[in-house]
Amino acid sequence: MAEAGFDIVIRGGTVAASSGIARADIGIAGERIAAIGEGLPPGRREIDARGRLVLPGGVDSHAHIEQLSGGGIMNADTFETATRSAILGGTTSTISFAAQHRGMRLTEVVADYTARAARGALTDHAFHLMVANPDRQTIDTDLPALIRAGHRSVKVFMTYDKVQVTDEQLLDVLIATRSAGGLVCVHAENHGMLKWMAERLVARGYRAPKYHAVSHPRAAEIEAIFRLIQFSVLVDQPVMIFHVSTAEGVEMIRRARADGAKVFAETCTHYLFQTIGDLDVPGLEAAKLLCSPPQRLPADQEALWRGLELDDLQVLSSDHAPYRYDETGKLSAGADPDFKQIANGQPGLQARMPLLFDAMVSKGRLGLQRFVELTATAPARIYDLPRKGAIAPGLDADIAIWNPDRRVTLPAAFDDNAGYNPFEGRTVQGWPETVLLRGAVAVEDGVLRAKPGSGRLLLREAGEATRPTGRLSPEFDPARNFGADLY
Ligand code: DUC
Ligand code: ZN
Ligand code: ZN
Repeated sequence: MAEAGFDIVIRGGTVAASSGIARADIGIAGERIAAIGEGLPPGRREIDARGRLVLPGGVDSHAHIEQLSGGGIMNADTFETATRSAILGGTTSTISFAAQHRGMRLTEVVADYTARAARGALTDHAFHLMVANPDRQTIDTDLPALIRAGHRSVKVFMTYDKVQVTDEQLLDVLIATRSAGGLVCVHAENHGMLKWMAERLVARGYRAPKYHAVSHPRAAEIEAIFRLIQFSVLVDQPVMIFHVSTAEGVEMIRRARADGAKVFAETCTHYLFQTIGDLDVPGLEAAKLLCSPPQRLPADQEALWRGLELDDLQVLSSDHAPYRYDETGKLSAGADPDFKQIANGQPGLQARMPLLFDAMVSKGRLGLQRFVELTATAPARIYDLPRKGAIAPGLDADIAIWNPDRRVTLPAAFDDNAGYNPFEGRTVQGWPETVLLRGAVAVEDGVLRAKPGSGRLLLREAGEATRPTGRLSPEFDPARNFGADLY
């Protein structure tokens, strides 16, 4: 393209491009990055980025937005409120859930979420297909059709009464997804252990929010991750293990990957910045922090960081799941709930990038390149968003311009609709001051400019992460199973 045609030039920043980190200008034409280089000719608009870091917009691949929980509570955000908080925090693409519940037709669920996001979203967005009603219609027809139509990731729960899939249903989902070309994301905790622990705790009077963490033993995560890996290997279907919280979980994933299993894994902001100790506060305050799996120990945090360093964990997401601290959300069961009655989840779309920038870039843990990889490039690659998560000619101009010197004390509430901020009072260094989505300035010096509905649905082609390894387990290999065709 003719260089004279730049609509915007971002000038003089330090750019974390796919080709490396260097001082450069970025020329944007229309929605795309057209050129990266020194001394680009003037654009119709110039953005001075001297002294700034110019990074790809974040990709948050695990957020619950305008979603009905398993317990029947609508979470606090609309697509508008969730994604405005995302973009103000430097995230330009979100993947949230089209959440089926029992009795619902998956095709209708997807149409409903798609329409609501089209009206409200300020980020580009895709959906994980959440399967909680794995009947024949869903497994044989709707799920494969929706995957082929471009919704290339599926989500299932191994626990929670109202959404859980059984082992057999999980295998059905894995096989159906394999046939259509998608990735299966899993909430991996052992259902029986959780249920038994919770009942035993409540029966003995341990009702306070902090006992939620006791009711989700680390053994439940370890067991379910182990089981899930075996299922994935049995049918040769890639999986993504959501929100890994334990050192043992990381260790099992490391071993499985070394053995050639196609297993991806994420952890989330709160597991790196909160521990179980944060729940030990008087009254119901800790309800604000309840999430599943729960926060663990400092030693687990160290293991998660090590896993992120070694690429055992490839993705850092928020698991944004906002419920207000009132009768519409956390206290929907009244003023004296036991921990089982408190909705799980905390807001995190806006805090994710600044907290991680501070830890990884300002304080130097793993560094700038790994920050970009874990928060943007890897989720874009794994979830088949080839125009997102990196800065290179031809890609969407989704760019966050960070002031690496600015110190911000995180406020009591962010721009989502949760009404509180679990990271309130922490001071971070580094802030995304200006954010572009597909070449449009969405945030300018911290002020929101984008309009609801400006985000676009991202339909996806099956990419590398969705491809089976081709290593058939003995029982699925006709050469070794007496000729049975099980696919
Ligand atoms: N855990 C989840 O798995 N999803 C939403 C919120 C939570 O805490
Ligand atoms: Zn989950
Ligand atoms: Zn979640």
